[in-house]
Amino acid sequence: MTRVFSGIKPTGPVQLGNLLGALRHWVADQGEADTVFCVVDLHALTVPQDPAELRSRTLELAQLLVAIGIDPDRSTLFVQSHVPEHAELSWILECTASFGELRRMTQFKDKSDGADFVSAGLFTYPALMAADILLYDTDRVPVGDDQRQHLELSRDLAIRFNHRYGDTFVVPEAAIPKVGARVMDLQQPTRKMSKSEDSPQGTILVLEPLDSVAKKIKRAVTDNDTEVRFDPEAKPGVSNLLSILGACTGEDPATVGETYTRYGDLKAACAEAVVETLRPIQDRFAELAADPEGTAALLAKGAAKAREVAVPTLARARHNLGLLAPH
Ligand code: AQP
Repeated sequence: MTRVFSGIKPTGPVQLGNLLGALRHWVADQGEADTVFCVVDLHALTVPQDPAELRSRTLELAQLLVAIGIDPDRSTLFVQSHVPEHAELSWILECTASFGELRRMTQFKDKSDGADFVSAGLFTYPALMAADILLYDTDRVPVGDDQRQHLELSRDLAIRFNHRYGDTFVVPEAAIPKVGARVMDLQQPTRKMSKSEDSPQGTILVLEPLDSVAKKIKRAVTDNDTEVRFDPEAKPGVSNLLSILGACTGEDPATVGETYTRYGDLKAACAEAVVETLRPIQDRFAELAADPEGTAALLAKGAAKAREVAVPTLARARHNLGLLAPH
């Protein structure tokens, strides 16, 4: 069976881009593939975090994944730092990657630009992401378009390692959705919507009050012309709304664009589609949030199941590299 792996960082409240670009595809993959999903808390450490907040966000994110439809009985759902093999393989892959290829990562350039403190971990983060993926003999990785370059690097590292040390890792493929792969900020539609950017009016949170969601969409930046048309270059704001609406209803954004003639109608339809997508998730989350012990228990089971695959993969890598096995 095809193995699918993906992860999400507990760096802030989950936003609509995470949902449409990645999480709902995770849900759809269940049953079709052997699915492994992870709250990647070690990745959150690349920028300073408040310890108490990180802990509670990690648990909440796991609850949100279940609320969205990740079924812990059908998928392996766990927290990255509960499986120590991720950190060890990451070091091995840091030593497989070159400084030059890590320096070319555009996400590093974006996130380090103007930052007061740039951690070494922010720079080597793609090696940890490669470790996450390669540990599980992953065939396919459903991600948003922003992760395309990191996925390419994971493939390169797997191929390089296999070439140097013999067949060790499965070379993964990226699965990037056709619609919703890059949800843009509602106020700055040339910038991607992001959970850790400070853009409250431009970001829709999956758990935010639904009236506030509708208001933000109705106030989204469009442009001075009045034509509804899907053209991300010339009309980024309108095209973003069409993509969001299309992703929620399963339609092609260009075709959706032909249905509307006025911005007001498009915004109203988009707001309704997003609200109806979020409503059941919010209801289910409220139930799960009342049972933190239950979530902790299912994460412990998930980590044990994940290690059944991670431990032998790491042992294979250690052996092929020439690390002496402990007695
Ligand atoms: N705007 C987006 N449109 C489509 N997909 C997106 N993803 C993120 N933003 C968008 C996808 O969500 C998944 C989980 O993301 P992540 O938490 O691992 O990190 P990220 O890509 O860096 O997401 P954020 O929200 O921008 O987080 P911060 O602000 O902490 O960096 C990934 O599959 C991603 O592609």
